Amino acid sequence: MTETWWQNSVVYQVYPRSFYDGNGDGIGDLAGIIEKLDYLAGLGIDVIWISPVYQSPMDDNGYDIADYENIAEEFGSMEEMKRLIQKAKEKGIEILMDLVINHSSDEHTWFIESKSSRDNPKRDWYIWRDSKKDGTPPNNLRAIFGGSCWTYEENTNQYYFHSFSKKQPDLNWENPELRQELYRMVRWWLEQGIAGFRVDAITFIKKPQTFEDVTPDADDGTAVVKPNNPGIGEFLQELKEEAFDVYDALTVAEAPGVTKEELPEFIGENGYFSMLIEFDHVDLDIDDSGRWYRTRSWNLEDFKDAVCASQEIVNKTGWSALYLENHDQPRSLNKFIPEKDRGITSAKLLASIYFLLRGTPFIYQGQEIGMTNVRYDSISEYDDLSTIDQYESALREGIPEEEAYELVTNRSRDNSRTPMQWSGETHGGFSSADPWLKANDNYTHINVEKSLEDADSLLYYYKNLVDLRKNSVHAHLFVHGTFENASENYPNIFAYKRCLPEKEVLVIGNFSDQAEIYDMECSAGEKIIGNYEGINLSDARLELRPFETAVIELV
Ligand code: TEU
Ligand code: CA
Repeated sequence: MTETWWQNSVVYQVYPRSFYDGNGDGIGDLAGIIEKLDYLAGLGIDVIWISPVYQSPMDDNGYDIADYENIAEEFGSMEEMKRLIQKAKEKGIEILMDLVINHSSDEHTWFIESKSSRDNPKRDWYIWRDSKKDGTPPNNLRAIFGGSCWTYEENTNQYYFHSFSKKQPDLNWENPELRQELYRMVRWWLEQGIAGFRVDAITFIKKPQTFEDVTPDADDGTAVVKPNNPGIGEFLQELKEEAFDVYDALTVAEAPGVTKEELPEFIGENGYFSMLIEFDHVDLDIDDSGRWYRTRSWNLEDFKDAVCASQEIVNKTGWSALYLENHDQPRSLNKFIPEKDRGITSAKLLASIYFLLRGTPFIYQGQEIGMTNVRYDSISEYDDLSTIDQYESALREGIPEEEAYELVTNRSRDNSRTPMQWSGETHGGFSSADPWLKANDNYTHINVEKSLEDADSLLYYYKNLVDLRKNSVHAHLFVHGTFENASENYPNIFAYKRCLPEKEVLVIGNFSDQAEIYDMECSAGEKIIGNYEGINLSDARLELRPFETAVIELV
């Protein structure tokens, strides 16, 4: 494929509410991001993706936008946003905004107009339907955040549709006027000098043509709303042509429901987006209904299968967004590593394994210092609307309280939303005030300040990985080399090769707490990076120590 600047970039995701509080009100803000730009530049990243900072009632922490062209007061102002874009550019860093256009807030003026009367010009900008004859909602779809996808609006005696919370009414993409207004807004942002967007839940924009009942997936007769419905391509193509392409934007699409077979259409040479955020490798532990308390068992082989399936496609066409964590996922150390083995060594293993795949690596704030899940004492300390919904739903399904709490809090989105741990000071140095969400107690020993003082820290390991991909003699290989699984028949090892015609590198990791033997097919050259001293190699037998990772040039 044609080479582009973002292929050799590294992206860092900022969840602004929890990153750094610049004005001491307990909420992270744009001033806080500006203050920490040097830290980010030091890590060597090229792009910051900022979760939504637009004006919003914050029902879903900003993923419910009330004004696309203004900044929420608690985060700052448009002037500050422009300053951030400028200051970041001075340090060689580009900004990605989060584009939430499947839905708006119910407090957006568009929705306020839309609901005011059936003949309001904006009525058709949202999805309104009559109830069934018996007065119940138009169909049995269940929203991602629980309850029906339909909420009744008394004034005009109709229901409106929402895939997420009832404060996030879905925009009606069938309406051309609405689409044009969205494209204009997207172009306006690109004109402000941002590099592009992470595009939220974009596969939800196309709804089935009729809203009939579908086969239930739960005892209450409901079925969860499904993304990626037929016909979506036309909207995505138009969005690309009329908005993204005008400014050659970098677009990272959160695209649940896209199958591996469809990847070329979405991210191929003329695909709709630059890259996709896929889910298979991070959602192995839950079933398709999206209920966190319906856990599935999985192992390293399942993880490898998910990663390899996607990598084998991007070998031929398109590009991947490489990630283990984001603001919707638990911390990767908790998900992938048993409690007794969690620490710097296993965190470095996770880092090497995903970072050196084919694609653009994403680091989620705090991942680079090894932040872990939080555990509050009671459900009332959790903030995330989805956590509360999942807990209540588990109880309704008859799961005992203690078990429901355990299952739901393990998966809670608040696990990754606790304040960034900058130092050992109160609240982890995030804010001088009580933060909007309680900091994880382990800030006393897991924090940026400590990491910066320790040459062996995870933070420096990440910095070295960034360097390896960007500035080392191996940079070209790690960006453009093909991916080849080299660990079929090794249930505890993930090993893969990155290959160019003139050179190959092996990335290997032992996911068990025991030593494991790996038979090298070629002889080993220089070890490039790893989490132990040297390597134990004799007669082409590599003995990996517990949770050892190594990146080795092959000769
Ligand atoms: O997430 C979309 C989302 O919720 C999916 O991951 C969903 O869980 C999956 O498709 C189930 O099939 C994005 C944001 O990342 C999240 O924070 C927001 O709450 C959500 O959209 C609504 O804007
Ligand atoms: Ca603040």
